Amino acid sequence: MPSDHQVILVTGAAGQIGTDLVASLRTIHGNDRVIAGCRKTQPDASIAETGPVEYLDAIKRDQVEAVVAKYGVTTIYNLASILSGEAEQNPDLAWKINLGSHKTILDVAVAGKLSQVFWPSSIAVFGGNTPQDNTPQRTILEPESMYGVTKVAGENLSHYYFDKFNLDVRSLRYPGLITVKKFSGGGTSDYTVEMLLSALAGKPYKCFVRPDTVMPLMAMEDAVDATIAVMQAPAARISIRTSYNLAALSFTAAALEAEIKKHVPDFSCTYEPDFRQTIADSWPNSIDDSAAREDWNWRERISLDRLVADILQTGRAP
Ligand code: AKB
Repeated sequence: MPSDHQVILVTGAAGQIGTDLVASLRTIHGNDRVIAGCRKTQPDASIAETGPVEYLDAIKRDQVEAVVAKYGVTTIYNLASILSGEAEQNPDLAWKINLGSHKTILDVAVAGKLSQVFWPSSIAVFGGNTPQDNTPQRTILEPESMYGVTKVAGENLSHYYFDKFNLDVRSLRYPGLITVKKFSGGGTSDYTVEMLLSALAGKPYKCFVRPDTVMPLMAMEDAVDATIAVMQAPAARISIRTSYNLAALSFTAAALEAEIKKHVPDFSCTYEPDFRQTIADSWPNSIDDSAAREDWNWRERISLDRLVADILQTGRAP
């Protein structure tokens, strides 16, 4: 179990995961001990008004080191990332941000003897050659998107830094994450969030994947819990140093539409697949995350019906 005296830097803190993760980490460790690192985007008031915010570019070592030194940072969650849809349209940027920030932060952590680093991987590490159902932890990693390529490379970089420098770097292969609290865009799984946001706004939705598209998905609250759980687990329980498979739900776009219609009967959804369909088709239908369940007792809490009901009844993710 990591020490109680952690000082945490979260990069990409204004993003979809960062917004919720910073709030949870501040509840656990205290507001002043969790620094929200943002590049340009201003964080939500819930972050800006509750604790320190620093503007930094996570690929720039001097900027990261300055914040680490200023606060005595012990742990970094590096969430700076270009997601799959945007990465496909801007592969150079994806390579630069996704791997550049990872390498920088691993180097800062080794040089500064930081206690832990977290880095997000994704179901995008898998491709069409991977078994699509109950995809195993260790399997073929031949991604068909630039985003997936950066994630496979990053996982191997994590493993290398663990082996070579004994750096305690931990990671999860996130499925598509669902929250309406913060929408950054750029992802392939975003059709789920866009569909919910349209229903909330009383607007029709044109979905960019086919109705039968299925992929692993998860409520953001579960993803944040998993992130904190993997980081809090005793090091001896961490058997995977590339990245853990992580799963909760798998459902089709049509199933989400049907669930929404239980609350908003006149919701209208049409389907017009674009380039992101190819990415979605290359991702698994479902994931075997038994290593996470065995090693650090991962259990999801939020079902599809609860997720949709909570969002549509309260206007926010559970
Ligand atoms: C994306 O759609 O790019 C991400 C992911 C599944 O990693 N949400």
